[in-house]
Amino acid sequence: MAGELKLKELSKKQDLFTHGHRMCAGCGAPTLVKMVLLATEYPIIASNATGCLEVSSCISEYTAWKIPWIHSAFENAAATISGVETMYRALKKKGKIQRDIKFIAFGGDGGTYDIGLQSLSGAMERGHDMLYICYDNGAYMNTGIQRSSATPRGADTTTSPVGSVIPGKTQRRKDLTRIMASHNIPYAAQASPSHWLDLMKKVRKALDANGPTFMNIISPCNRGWRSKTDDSIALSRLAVETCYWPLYEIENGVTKVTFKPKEKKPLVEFLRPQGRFKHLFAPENEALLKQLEADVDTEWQRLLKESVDKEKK
Ligand SMILES: Cc1ncc(C[n+]2csc(CCOP(=O)(O)OP(=O)(O)O)c2C)c(N)n1
Ligand code: SF4
Repeated sequence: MAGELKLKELSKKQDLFTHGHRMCAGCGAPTLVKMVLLATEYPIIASNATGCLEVSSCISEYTAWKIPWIHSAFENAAATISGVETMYRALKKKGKIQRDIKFIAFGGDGGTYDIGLQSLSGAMERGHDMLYICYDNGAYMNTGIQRSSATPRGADTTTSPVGSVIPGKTQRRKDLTRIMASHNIPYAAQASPSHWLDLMKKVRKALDANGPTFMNIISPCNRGWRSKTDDSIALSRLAVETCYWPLYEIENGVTKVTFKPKEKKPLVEFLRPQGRFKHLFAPENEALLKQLEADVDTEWQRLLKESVDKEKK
């Protein structure tokens, strides 16, 4: 039986992702990993795709992980953990393991939306009992801020550079959460470290679903977003309150928005503190800014229409 998700209770639990890692100060990823591991009382085995979280948390011969953890190649964190889960089931059947163990794969947006998508799709379709967590910072940060299919329209990255040719990334971002839900998995959700209780409840639901589940968690990166190191949680909150990053879940095909801002904040409040969007405030890029606002509004309206508890505002 899992304990209550109360700060007093949680503060007594062992931190399973410890200090001493080399992630940048203010990076969202270690914070959300701590939350994920604090949320569960199952023993966890994790795989981790190559990326900032992986290279900075396990520098030979040290590790920040206090759980069994496997570094996968960039493209196959889902396949790796699905193999481990299969072995676990086989050993359990033979009576060689008695405990209930849960399996989590972590990957950045490059490793999840792009290069690991085939491996992830396969693992979800095969129906493994595993949770895949994408920490979405909106670019390939570890190798120098290259655009991914999660990068928002208009963002300045090293492979969508603002200049005389393009005004940042010209394409709309991929909606991976919906793509994963379309695998007819029991649980898919979006979360943010700013809303820790919502995030932790979703982790518990996902791990208790006894099937393939997916969570997409926004993960501020002050290097790539060109924002202040102490602004990460505030920015992830603004992402939610402007509806850039809606908090919702799709449980057995039923969509529910889990947080509705009392008043939706203007998108510019999320964009303005980030250097990657600075050019959007120049008069010549007004149309692009409007397009980005329209992308966010369209998706938010669609979610509200689909959400089961429409009456709560
Ligand atoms: C097949 C392969 N291609 C490229 C790389 C180089 N590489 C290592 S980490 C990385 C970027 C990872 O981006 P993302 O998954 O978004 O995670 P982040 O670094 O942002 O945490 C790349 C391109 C690799 N390790 N393997
Ligand atoms: S570059 Fe970004 S994602 Fe990588 S450790 Fe630094 S803040 Fe985190």
